[in-house]
Amino acid sequence: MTKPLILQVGSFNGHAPADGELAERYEVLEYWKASDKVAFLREHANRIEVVATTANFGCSTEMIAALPKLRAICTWGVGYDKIDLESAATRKILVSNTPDILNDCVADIAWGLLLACARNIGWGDRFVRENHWENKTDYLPHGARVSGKKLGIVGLGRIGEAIARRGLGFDMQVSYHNRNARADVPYTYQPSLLELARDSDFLVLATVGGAGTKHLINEEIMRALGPDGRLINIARGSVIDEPAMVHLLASGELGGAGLDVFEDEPRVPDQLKTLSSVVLMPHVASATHETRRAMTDCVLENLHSFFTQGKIVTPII
Ligand code: 8YV
Repeated sequence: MTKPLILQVGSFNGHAPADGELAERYEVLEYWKASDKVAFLREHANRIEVVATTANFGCSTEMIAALPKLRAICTWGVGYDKIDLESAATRKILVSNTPDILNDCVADIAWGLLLACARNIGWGDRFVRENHWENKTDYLPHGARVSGKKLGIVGLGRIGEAIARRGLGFDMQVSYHNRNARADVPYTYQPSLLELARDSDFLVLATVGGAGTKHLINEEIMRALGPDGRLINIARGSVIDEPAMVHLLASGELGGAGLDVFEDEPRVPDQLKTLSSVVLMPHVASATHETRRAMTDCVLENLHSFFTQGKIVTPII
C-alpha cells in the first residue's frame, strides 16, 4: 500500500522517535537534507499537500508560495512565529500546532529559571563542583527572596496562566500585561508594560513571538525592572532587545535573567556566559519525556485526521 506523502521541513530531533514514527506512516520528503532546496521544492511541488514542521523551522512565505497544492501545515510545538499564517489563511491552508499539552512543563521551567536566578542555584552548583565550598576559597553570595514578592507576567495566555497559578503557591502578588484585560482571572491587569516592569520583582515573558512583539522588552523596560529585578524568558528571544539586556546585566542595572530562548539560537552572546546573575538553558522548556511524547502524538493525530477526514484536530487556523 502506498503511504501518503508529506514534506518534512526539519528533523523533529527534539524527540528521538518522532522522525522514525513519521517515516513509518508517511512517505517523507526530507527538505532539510536537500542540497538544492529550491530545486527540491520545484521537483516535488505538485505532489505536496501537507507540510510537517516544528516551531523552530516553521513554514516560510517562500515555501508556501512554492507549493501550489498545499492544504495543511502541521507543526510540532506551540509557537507559530515562523509560519506565515497570513499566506496560509489567504490560500485556506489549514494550520495545526500542539497547544496546551506543553503548558505545565514550560511553566515549570519558567519557575526553575526564576528560582535558579533568584537563589543562585546554577552558581551554587558550580561553586560546589569547583570545590570552593570544601576549600573555603570563596563564598556564595546571598540570593533574593522569592516568596511573597511581586510577579509580573507579560502575555497571559495558556502558558502565562500556568506560570501565574504557580506564583500563588509562592504567596506572590501576581500582575500581568496583555493587549486586553481578562475577566476570568484573579490577577491584577496592568495596561502599561512600563508600570508592570517598574512594579515587579520578577518579570516573566510568556507572550507570542514574531514581528508584533519584537524587542517589546527594550532598554527602558529593563531599566524600569532595575538592579533588583529579574527577567525570565521562556517565550522567544526576539521579544527582548538582547544587546541592551546584555549591557544592562553586565553593568548591574538589571539584576538578573533566566533565559531559555535567544535572538539567534543556538548562538548565545559570549558576555552572557560570563555573568553569574544569569541562568541559561538551550531552549528546552517543553523537553520532558512526557510532553515531547504528547507533542509528537498530537502531530501524528493531526496528520492522520487530515489524511482520513480532511480536517485537523488542533487548528491555529
Ligand atoms: C519546542 C517551542 O521546543 O513549542 C514551541 O513553540 O518553542 C518548543 O516547545 C521547539 O521549539 C520545537 O521546535
